[in-house]
Amino acid sequence: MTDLWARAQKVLPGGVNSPVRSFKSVGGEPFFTARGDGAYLEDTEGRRYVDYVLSWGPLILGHGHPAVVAALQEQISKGTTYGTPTLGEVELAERLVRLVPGIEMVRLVSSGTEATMSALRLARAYTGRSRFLKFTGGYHGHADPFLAAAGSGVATLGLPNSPGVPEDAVKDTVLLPFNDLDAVAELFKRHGRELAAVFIEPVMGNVGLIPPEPGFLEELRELTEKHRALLVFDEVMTGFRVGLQGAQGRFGIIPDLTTLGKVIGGGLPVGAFGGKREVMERIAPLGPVYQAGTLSGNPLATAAGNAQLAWLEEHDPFEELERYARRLVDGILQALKGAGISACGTAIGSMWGIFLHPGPVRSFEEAQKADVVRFNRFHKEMLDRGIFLAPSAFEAGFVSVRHGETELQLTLDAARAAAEAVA
Ligand code: KE4
Repeated sequence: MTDLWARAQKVLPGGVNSPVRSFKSVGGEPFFTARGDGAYLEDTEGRRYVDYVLSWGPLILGHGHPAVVAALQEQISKGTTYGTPTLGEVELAERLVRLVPGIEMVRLVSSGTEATMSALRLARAYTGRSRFLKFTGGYHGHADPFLAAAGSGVATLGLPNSPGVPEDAVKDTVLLPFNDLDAVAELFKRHGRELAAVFIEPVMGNVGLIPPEPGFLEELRELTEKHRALLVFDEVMTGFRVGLQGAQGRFGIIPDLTTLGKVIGGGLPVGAFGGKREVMERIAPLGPVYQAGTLSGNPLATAAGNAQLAWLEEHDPFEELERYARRLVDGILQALKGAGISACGTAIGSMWGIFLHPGPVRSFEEAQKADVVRFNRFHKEMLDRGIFLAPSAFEAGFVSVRHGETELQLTLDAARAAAEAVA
């Protein structure tokens, strides 16, 4: 164990400030990053890695993009936070209203968790209902109502999946398998009028990458309209990752509320929830639904967010990013299959994912059948060859505009060797 890891373990639970960084699920010790540079991370021992985690999504322009750095330098010379309205937060809000089809009004917060917990409170207030549907494997941050595991039975009522979450906090959380249209239709038939909302990652990115089956989102839109429940797209990960208008623009489905995070902060802490004006106008101080935050709309964060989104708006790199991500996934799958290892995977926009599983994988339940032990060995073999994949078999990967031919070749050469090593 390195001294730094020993020091971290003494003062930080598990040595980290977010569990997935601990390498606990893949084994081994995480490296400590000294700096990021384009498509690369450099650790405190001077080793460089092609980075496919990109801070779990935010860095679509890669590390230290000049546009973002310049915006931060300009802002920091004027201060870091004021606790008053600023031009930057209005500009970011205007940009989100302009780009995200379902957003007419928006509130900025400091994390995706804040965005989803606030959106749930708002949906419950607006509909006067408490029960909401989420999908097994869907991750919406760590607020109590979302930390529910599927119980038994068809329309499974939530059971706490973390100590400290009281049963009352999840008794109104209903869970169903992603892409299971029959189960959703059955739930709405029996309980439609009781549902405040359906929370969904329109493309699942927290169990690996699982796109929606054709018709699934359309059916959710119809059922929620019919039963006057709100459709909430949690686009904290997919927003500005699968396209300039998010998954809702790509699939042509307009939700009632949208939650955002990651990319919109340009690498600084920003979350947001927004939607139809008539819903958002319930939020304090305009309406009665309380929500607040000391650093919400922080000037540094909005400077970085505005710079990153302005670059995306000007260059719209998504088709090129998807072509690149597809070449990456196809090359890794070819390497695995060439070594006789069953694998499937896909890419959508700048997100990609693989499962060591013959496929298809349409739900978390199916994803759980993947060969996690072999994935963990593959992860280490890739890391030893300078390729940093998400340290979990159940996470999506990302690419940035700074990933090019050199990085692709490095990665596919490593994948061929790593696949042979774990065959
Ligand atoms: P944050 O509170 O971590 O900013 O956002 C929570 C969240 C909400 N909704 C979706 C769809 C998300 O993907 C996330 C956060 N994603 C994880 C990655 N699996 C963040 C990484 C981490 O927990 O450290």
